Amino acid sequence: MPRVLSCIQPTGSVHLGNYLGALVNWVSGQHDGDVYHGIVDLHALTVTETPHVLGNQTIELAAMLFAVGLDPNVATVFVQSHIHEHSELAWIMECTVSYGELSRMTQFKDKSAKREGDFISAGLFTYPALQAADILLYDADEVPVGEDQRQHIEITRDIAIRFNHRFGDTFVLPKAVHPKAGARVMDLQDPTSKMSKSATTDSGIIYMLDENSVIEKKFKRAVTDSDGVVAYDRENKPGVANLLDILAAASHTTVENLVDQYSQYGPLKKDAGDAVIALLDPIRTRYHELMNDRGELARLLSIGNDRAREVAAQTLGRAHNAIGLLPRI
Ligand code: ATP
Ligand code: LTN
Repeated sequence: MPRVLSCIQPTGSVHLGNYLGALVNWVSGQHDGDVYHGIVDLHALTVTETPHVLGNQTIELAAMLFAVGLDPNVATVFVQSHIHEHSELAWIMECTVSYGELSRMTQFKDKSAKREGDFISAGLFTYPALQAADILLYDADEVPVGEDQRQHIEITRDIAIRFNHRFGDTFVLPKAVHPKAGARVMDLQDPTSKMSKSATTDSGIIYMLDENSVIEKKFKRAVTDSDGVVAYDRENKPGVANLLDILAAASHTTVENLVDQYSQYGPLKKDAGDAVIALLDPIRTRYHELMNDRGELARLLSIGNDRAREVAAQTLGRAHNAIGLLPRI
């Protein structure tokens, strides 16, 4: 079984796009590989300055990952900052990557340009070294990522190759894999843009924790078009196509099976809303149960943390030995 690592930053609230586009696949894929899911809070530090926020976001995201169905006895769910080996290996990675290589990272260029006038931390620049540590610590064979992260996987490979060349075979070379395509969920108010936590208004976003009445209202107000025909045409009828995609994904069927069943937008919106409510209601209930039972939540998280720590400690030890650092006295 391949060792697979995916990581998610604890920033913003999880929404239906994240769920149908990514988390559903994490859950269904947990039996197909030896999967590790890191909540990478140290990465979020590169752009987070407010005290006492990150910890809450981390525990909320952990509760959500368990609520959607990740089983800690199958998938290893861990918190990056709880495994000190990440920070330790990151330093070694920083000494194995060059200033020039880091300067070529498009994510750094984009993010630092957006923060013009704001504080740009050195961490934002060395971010890929920490990401390389995340990946190499777990001997990951595969890292499912979108296009925007490919460059970071490439630089991780380059770092691993350089380290192995300098100090002897130590790290497994990871490869980026395309995650199984999930549904692409668009904003209900602006169906030409993807549903995203960085959207300017909340009215087109279905959050995992929205109450049923809120979900119902958001679907009722979803933007469609004025020609009144139910057909699947992403380009010319993006609002209707989005509703059909969401309904298909939420009720585990196909758009082809659905499209002939509707002649009006009203019933389509109602059924899409109902299907999403049926999907999210039990997840929200489980989420709140876990958030109200912090002992149980900590227990679930510690299962993954313990397993991750064991693997990470061995790999860091291997790296120290390869470099030839003085063994601990
Ligand atoms: P941002 O808008 O700030 O980039 P986001 O809401 O798009 O945030 P990410 O944290 O970038 O979320 O993505 C987490 C995962 O969810 C990724 O695998 C991404 O592909 C997926 N995802 C995010 N939005 C959608 C969407 N609207 N439809 C399908 N998948 C999505
Ligand atoms: N940079 C990634 C998050 C991330 C990651 C990782 C992804 C941090 N460490 C390790 C895969 C493997 C992002 O911004 N989505």
